[in-house]
Amino acid sequence: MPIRPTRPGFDQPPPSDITPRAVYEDRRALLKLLGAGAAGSLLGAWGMRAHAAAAPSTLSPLSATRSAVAGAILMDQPTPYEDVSSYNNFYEFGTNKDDPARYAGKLRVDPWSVEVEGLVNKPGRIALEDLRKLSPLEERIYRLRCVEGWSMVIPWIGYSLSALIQHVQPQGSAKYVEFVTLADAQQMPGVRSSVLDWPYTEGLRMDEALHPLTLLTFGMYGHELPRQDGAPVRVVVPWKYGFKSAKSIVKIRFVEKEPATAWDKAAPQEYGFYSNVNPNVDHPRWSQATERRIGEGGLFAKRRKTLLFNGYEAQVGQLYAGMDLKKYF
Ligand SMILES: Nc1nc2c(c(=O)[nH]1)N[C@H]1C(S)=C(S)[C@@H](COP(=O)(O)O)O[C@H]1N2
Ligand SMILES: [Mo]
Repeated sequence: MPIRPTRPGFDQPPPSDITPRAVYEDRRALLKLLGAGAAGSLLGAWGMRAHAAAAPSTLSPLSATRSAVAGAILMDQPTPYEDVSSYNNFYEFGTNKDDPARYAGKLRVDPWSVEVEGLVNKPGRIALEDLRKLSPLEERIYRLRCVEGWSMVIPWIGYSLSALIQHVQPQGSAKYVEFVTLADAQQMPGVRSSVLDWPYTEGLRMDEALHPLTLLTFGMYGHELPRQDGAPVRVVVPWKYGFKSAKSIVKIRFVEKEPATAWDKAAPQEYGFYSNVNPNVDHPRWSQATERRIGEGGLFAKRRKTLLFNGYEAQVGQLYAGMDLKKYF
């Protein structure tokens, strides 16, 4: 069901479509209603209401249809927009959680383009407007699990990265995809520190990059991405720790060898190339068995059990069949 119906009056859905506020604010009541069979229209209305409640007036709305990709719509209640846009890791703007929201406002996201290079038949620079139009935009509700031990649930807008990959026609020798993100000290105060080796880079194996859940992401909560969340374009790889989801991408490179990544270079014993969410493989300095859901009240909120592949095992487990996940962490 489209998140944004074609009928007029989107901003005021008919009363029958409106999920009572008490319901979308109470996860258990919501799940009960969803279980009662009206999942489609209720979830749609609930999503719209959540967006309306969050709508940031400075960011343009982005139309999207609800994704039909298996596993793309998580039933957990989305984290409040205020938390998702104020509690961020984006070291180019500083290492404190509130630095990105404080300092990213100056980032120029227009004009923007992404350079595609390496082992592809159609390399070249793609303007953001063209990139956005390459495939229909979908809404996906994903869990994001940070390696630090917290998680959020975020309604993203984008399309499967595989659409772009098919468009640029990788050559047979291309085995990995590397993402390079903006590093402009003029606009990004954190780039003056040497906490990471700039630019921030990340990478995926080709089959991971082609997996339909890997999202080339342009928006969240019904709108364009706020700058602190990686505007104007980022990836989101929901079964991996959050740092694999590179923000504000300027270059996508197709390569033969496993690319170096910013976090692996900074601390190779702590951050491997794969970085699949795994409660059974602890970080050398802390357990990964549980997580705190951001927005769920304070010190006494119960921690949740972390799930293998962040809960996406049914969709992505096959990619790692036979691999030793302790060795390839
Ligand atoms: N360019 C860049 N991308 C980045 C980061 C960063 O510091 N720089 N931090 C990563 C980490 S650790 C996480 S948890 C997610 C956070 O995304 P969010 O702030 O939108 O929730 O972004 C990832 N992408
Ligand atoms: Mo993270």
